[in-house]
Amino acid sequence: MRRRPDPTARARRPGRGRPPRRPEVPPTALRGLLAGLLSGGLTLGVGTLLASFVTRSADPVLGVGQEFIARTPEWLKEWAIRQFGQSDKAVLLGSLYATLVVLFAVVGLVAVRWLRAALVLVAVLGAAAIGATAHRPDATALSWVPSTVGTLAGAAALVLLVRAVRRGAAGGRGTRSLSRRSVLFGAVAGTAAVTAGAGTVVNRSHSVAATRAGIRLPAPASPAAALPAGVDPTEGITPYVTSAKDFYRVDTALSVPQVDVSTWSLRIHGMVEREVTVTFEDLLGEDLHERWMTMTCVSNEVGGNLAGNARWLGVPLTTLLDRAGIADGADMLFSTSVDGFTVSTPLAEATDGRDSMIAIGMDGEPLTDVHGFPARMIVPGLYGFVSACKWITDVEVTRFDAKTAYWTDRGWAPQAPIKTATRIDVPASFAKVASGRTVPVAGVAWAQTRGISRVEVSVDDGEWVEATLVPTVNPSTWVQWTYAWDGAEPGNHTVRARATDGTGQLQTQDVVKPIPDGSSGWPSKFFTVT
Ligand SMILES: Nc1nc2c(c(=O)[nH]1)N[C@H]1C(S)=C(S)[C@@H](COP(=O)(O)O)O[C@H]1N2
Ligand SMILES: [Mo]
Repeated sequence: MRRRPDPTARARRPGRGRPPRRPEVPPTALRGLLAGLLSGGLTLGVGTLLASFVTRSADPVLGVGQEFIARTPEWLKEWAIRQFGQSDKAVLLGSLYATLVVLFAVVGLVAVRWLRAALVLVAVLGAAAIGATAHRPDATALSWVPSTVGTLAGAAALVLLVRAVRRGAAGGRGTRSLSRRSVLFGAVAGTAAVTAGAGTVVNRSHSVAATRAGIRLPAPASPAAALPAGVDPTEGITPYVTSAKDFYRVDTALSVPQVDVSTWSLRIHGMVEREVTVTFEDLLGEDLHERWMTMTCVSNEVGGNLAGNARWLGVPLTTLLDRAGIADGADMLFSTSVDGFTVSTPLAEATDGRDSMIAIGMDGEPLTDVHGFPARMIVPGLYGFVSACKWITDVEVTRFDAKTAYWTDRGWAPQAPIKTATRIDVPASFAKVASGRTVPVAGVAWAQTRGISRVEVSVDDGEWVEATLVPTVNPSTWVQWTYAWDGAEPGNHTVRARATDGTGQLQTQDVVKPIPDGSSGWPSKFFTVT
């Protein structure tokens, strides 16, 4: 068969016609680099597609990323959260892809000279991905398959592409070898794109959005208190109710679990008289309680915003625990989520009459995927990492001396009741306030289950004066407070605040960091009267 000569190709071929362009970058190296990127892309595409049928964490990139999160030292994690806040996961994924691009490029560059060495590199990278994906706590028996097949496909593609590049470089059979090379490169690129695209489509089909929209939550047998009049008294104060979209998110999940409710269940076992397993249908059929509860993350710094208040709907924890029958000697609930994250909760606190629940709803709607769909634990008064297990699927009744949970293994306390805290929302940091008027000062304070009895404010180290508390629905939610300061002289000022809980205990002034069991200290704001 005769083909039309390709004029551009001929011009590019070295040793004929015009001299090669940019002699400092040999075309063989560039083609090798491209071969590395395309075969790496094929590995990821095949890996994503196969993982979409196995489980999300079997995806080579997500598996490696999750393993990275699990092994990140505490200081690096703190730094990343401080630098990137809630986009820390996007930053991690971005860095991972950037690293892979560099690694694949290096593999390709090496391959045109030393194919075997490059294949050893590929094998090492593949082994890392296989190890990471197979080692995930939610790994299935097939979790090793996507990275294995992906690596083999990538290695095969690399060999084919590099051979084609070498043939071309050796002067080969002219246009014919060049066109075969283009076809090969195109085929690998196309397969990488198609597999990656198909994997994305299959993953999207696992999304819980449609199921969620179809769920009708029953009316609670025991409804939440109505909101008192007078909440949200001041412009700029934290709204009493945090909307689901504004609710802080903290978890270790690189991709948000999309749990299939039709196969999901919650198992309660361990030191119990009889094991109890409930489905989502079962939970919908229980007597549901609805309660306001402010959740707080132990990582919240003084003045920070890792706290939110919502109306939670769920099955009282004691309903399920009583059915299972707790054995003597148990002192801990060890919860596990579908992605393998674990939480230790003190049994005594969880069952002392506070409104602990397996929640299925938030503000009248099913939980969103990021907040734990289809079910999570809620225990008022305990930081999230020792209570609020999202995507919960297993509760083992056990003992603190028998098991330790995810964060405890990383230096955080095994038990952590929420410390009394207050936050100044108004004035904003470094605000400029016009003189000649009273300066509104306002914020929220929380001491879940103990409640807040008093908030005091002091400007420029002056006398402590009592703020006005807005009525709240129960002692497990935060309390809004306001104060009008009318001694405003032009110049710089500092306002401080401190709260007293329902037992009469003033919050400690000791400044401590969040690790291991929560920050403390009095907040302050610096502002200027102009
Ligand atoms: N499965 C799972 N549940 C989890 C976590 C997690 O990483 N994984 N983080 C916990 C922490 S530290 C907190 S503060 C709360 C946060 O819940 P939210 O994201 O709904 O605000 O969830 C808790 N439950
Ligand atoms: Mo947290």
